[in-house]
Amino acid sequence: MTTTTLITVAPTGAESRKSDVPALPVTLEELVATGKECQAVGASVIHVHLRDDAAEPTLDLGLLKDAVGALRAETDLIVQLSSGGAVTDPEEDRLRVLDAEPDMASCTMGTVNFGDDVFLNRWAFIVELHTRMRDRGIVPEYEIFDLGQLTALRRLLDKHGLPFGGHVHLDLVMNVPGGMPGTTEALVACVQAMRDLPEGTTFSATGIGRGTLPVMLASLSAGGHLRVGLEDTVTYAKGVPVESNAQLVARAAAFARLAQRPPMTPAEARTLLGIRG
Ligand code: KMH
Ligand code: ZN
Repeated sequence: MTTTTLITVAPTGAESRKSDVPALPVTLEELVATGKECQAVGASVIHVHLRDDAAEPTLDLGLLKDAVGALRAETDLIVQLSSGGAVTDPEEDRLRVLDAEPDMASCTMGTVNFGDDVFLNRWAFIVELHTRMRDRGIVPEYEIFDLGQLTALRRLLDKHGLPFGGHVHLDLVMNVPGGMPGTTEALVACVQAMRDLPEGTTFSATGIGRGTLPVMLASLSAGGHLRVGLEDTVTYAKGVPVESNAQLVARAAAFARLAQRPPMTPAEARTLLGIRG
């Protein structure tokens, strides 16, 4: 079992409104400050969604390039841009995210109901994302919202080859209304299905909302890594809003230490994931 834990922070997302969640980082300054705070308490990867001047989700290429540059200049974090965007974002805008040349980008492995919306990920689009990322030296994080998407990942790798760097890393995004539940049983089913993926495949897991703590504990006990952040949960405990992303990272790091798997440094995470130097 891995002796350390990779912690990814997903600080903003595309779903919550700043007016509802004041702690949400929406400006570049807030994003960079969040990155620094989260790195200091144990994060090694930042999963980035941007907001515009009105705090609405945006995939503007100029803003994405600025964010990649600023995070690289001010932190050691591995910069992972979301290619998922918001449910309304068209495929061409989502592909253009790669032009900002991040270290990593997300690559969702199938279509899923997403609350009242549909998060559309056609097979041809997935293949295009996977292929473009390899061509540009960007490491994918395959986002898995349901069990069958692991089978889709195996099909992708069988037909289209390994990603850049040769290492396969995925993230179980659990408890989305419309996807798999945020339970130990569902996580174990995913771990069993991962036996069909290349040897050495690693995973992190996150549980949306109430799934946060059960998924964190299940992932640690199953040898997995962790993703936390305001993208995934805005409540720290029943009736208690999250104060900051760093608060969530600090809690994850504390659980990881208790599990005798302390947080990985960004340098260790780069080696694990095969990020270009
Ligand atoms: N905002 C969701 C529709 C990703 O970042 O790649 C998609 C999402 C996944 O958050
Ligand atoms: Zn995301």
